[in-house]
Amino acid sequence: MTDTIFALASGAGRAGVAVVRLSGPGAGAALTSLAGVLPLPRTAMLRSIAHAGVEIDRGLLLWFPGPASFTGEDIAELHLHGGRAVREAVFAALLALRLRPAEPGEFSRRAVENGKLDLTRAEAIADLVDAETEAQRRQALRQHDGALADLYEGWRSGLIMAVGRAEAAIDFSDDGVGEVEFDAARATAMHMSEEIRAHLDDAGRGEALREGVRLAIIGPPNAGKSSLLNALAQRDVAIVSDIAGTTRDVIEVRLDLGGVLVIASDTAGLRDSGDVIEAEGVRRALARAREAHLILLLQDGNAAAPRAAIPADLVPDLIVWNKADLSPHDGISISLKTGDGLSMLQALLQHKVQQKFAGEAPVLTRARHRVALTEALAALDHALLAEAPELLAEDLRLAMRAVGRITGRVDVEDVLDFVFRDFCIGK
Ligand SMILES: Nc1nc2c(ncn2[C@@H]2O[C@H](COP(=O)(O)OP(=O)(O)OP(=O)(O)O)[C@@H](O)[C@H]2O)c(=O)[nH]1
Ligand SMILES: [Mg+2]
Repeated sequence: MTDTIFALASGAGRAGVAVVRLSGPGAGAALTSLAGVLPLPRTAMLRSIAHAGVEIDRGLLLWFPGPASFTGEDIAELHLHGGRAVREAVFAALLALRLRPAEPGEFSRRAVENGKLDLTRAEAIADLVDAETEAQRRQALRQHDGALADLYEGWRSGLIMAVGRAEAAIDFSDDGVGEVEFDAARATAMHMSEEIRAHLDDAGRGEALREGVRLAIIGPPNAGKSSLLNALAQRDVAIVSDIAGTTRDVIEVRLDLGGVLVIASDTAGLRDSGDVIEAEGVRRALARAREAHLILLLQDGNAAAPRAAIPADLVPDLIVWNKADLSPHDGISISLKTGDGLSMLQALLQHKVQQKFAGEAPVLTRARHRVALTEALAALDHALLAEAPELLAEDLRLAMRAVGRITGRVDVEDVLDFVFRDFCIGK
């Protein structure tokens, strides 16, 4: 028998309203004990709540009997005044009533275990809670609406049919039917492997939107990289000075560029330096550029200024010439001193980011999904080499299981711990 859990579902700290949520078989009894009555299902009721003869607060009560609830269990909600003393008195009462504080993500986990949500929708809840920008919010909502679940479940159904046909090929291997079924199963494997490959080959679009698009600002010392970071962030994050080699560590800020979360990094100026600390800074700058989605090379437009020596494998997405107030340059020419060209550069960056990462088609959003799909693809590619129907069926089954793991249709227990460990309490 499951126990009954409780948690603060609203944010911590002082607030107008605090929402305390209970889920489990004891939720109704606990609510009755505190409020003296059980409200009608899904109807708000204003009541005084008390424990051991002491009134705690007055608030709204909600009662969602299972299975028609978020977790599928009985759920009660108390909307109380959001003060610390109120919360603590309610928590103490719930503990005394033998309810248990929820673990992070435990409500969503129960919803998955009770078949109310698949794993991709549960992950979308966490993403909605964490969404900082419009693009993140839209992507999470699409996923919550089942865009990914439908895609992956569709693939899984296709693979289930293919396994069936491969098995039929084993059963009817003596007559012509076997061959027909074998070819059909093989054709599905080929078709699926193409679709999955295309989905995997999306340059990490969904993951970039979810986790932030990484933009690296590189260039020679003194070009104005730290000035650019400060201008983009609209605050004084990095030290700016006329001493070449000021920045050593990578400095990171989170920007909202047209609704997309961009993580911009200012880096050490690129030059050969005998100074071990500066040389380490240059090493870090290049490493950051290598793992970036977008590289912005900032040069000093003054012809006499040094140009950065960039390794051949680093191809900038954008080359920008700074210090236009001193010497304007062909191409994208800006002055961080006067602000000339800055809004044009911002619009350009925004355009690049949108072009490369935004979009409405369902995209892969998590490394967990990528791992499972990569495994499915390997199994499908192996399936295409199979000459015997037994081997084909086995590989198709592996692919089916890998895809099923994404939505949680198979091996659920194995993936639950992994998925819910990043959730916040009360979700
Ligand atoms: N005239 C002029 N000076 C600028 C402009 N942008 C930045 N500077 C100056 O150039 C110097 C270097 O600027 P930083 O932003 O520190 O340059 P950086 O590329 O971060 O330099 P390092 O950290 O040493 O690699 C500072 O004195 C800035 O005030 C500009 O558009 N025009
Ligand atoms: Mg700097």
